[in-house]
Amino acid sequence: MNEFNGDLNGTGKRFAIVVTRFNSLVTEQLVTGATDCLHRHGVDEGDVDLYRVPGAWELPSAVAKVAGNEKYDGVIALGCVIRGGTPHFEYVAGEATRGLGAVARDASIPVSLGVLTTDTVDQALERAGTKAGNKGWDAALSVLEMAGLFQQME
Ligand code: INI
Repeated sequence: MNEFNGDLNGTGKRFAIVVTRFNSLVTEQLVTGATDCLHRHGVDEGDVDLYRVPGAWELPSAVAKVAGNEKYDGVIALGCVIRGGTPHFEYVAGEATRGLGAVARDASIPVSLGVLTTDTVDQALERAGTKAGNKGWDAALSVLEMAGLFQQME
């Protein structure tokens, strides 16, 4: 049996991060986690491009555009949707995650999902560099592994 695993070596690889301005108190911490992870795995500072979009609704179209320009080894989508008192949360969170899934399936490079969907601000902050880790870091680690795997599949 021939087995293939993606390594986590980011040396020489280029990545894009697309992040929402909405809930920026949380999302800026996700960016910090993601960039820290990339740099600690060998990705050069200048090999990471950061794109900002208004909200999670805008993530799928922006990620699709970035993934299509063949400049990157992977794209990391970062956002935060927090439940409010209306059904708006369901629409935004649902479309963002469904849309990113569709983009990921169509893209020739890996796309990772670092979008928090939580009931409260506290739950979001817990996942953005406090007691439940940093989902930006996790999303960056996944895209690194998948970029390594895609290289082997070529
Ligand atoms: N965008 C988010 O990223 N998070 C949210 O929690 C959110 N809520 O709750 O409304 C949100 N809404 C904005 C939306 O993503 C679009 O930017 C807006 O509808 C304009 O297209």
